[in-house]
Amino acid sequence: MKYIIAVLSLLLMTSCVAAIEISEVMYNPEGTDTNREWVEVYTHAETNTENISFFDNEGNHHLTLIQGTYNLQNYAIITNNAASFIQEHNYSGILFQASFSLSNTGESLGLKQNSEVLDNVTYSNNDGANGNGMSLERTASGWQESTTIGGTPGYSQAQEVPEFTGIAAAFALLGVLVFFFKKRA
Ligand SMILES: [Ca+2]
Ligand SMILES: [Ca+2]
Ligand SMILES: [Ca+2]
Repeated sequence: MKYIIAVLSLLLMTSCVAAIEISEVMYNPEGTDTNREWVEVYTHAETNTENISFFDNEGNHHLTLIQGTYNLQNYAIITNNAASFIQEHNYSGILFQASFSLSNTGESLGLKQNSEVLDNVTYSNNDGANGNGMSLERTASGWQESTTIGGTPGYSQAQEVPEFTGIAAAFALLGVLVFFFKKRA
């Protein structure tokens, strides 16, 4: 039992070390896209984002902190127009602005710290959320259209990946260990 707890603790710690990742994308808002696109990022553990930049097919984009702190505890939003984002979503969390636009057919997006790639994802309009008011949320099995109009900027729906993967992995490992110890007993 001690061994199980030790391994589980180690696994949970490892999952907490996982760096910052993109968790949601609004690439084609309903109606005009101008000044209304955004990307949600998520971290499991406190992360300083001062040297982190956002990249897409057009290259690297510097992040300007508009609201909140560089020290992420969980969620932050990167938008191409902070004022219209705050107004449209009544948002009070951590907010960065960058100069970018997101293709309505799909592209690769990611986060970099200096030259190190921290996360890299690709979306496509085949994944959904193509102008119908929904966003794309990242889940354990890939992109999924949000079930909330306007998406879930700064919070999570049950299927979003960040919380899910660590817990699911822990339960899977627990199952394997219980099976192993029962066999030995
Ligand atoms: Ca777009
Ligand atoms: Ca649109
Ligand atoms: Ca979200």
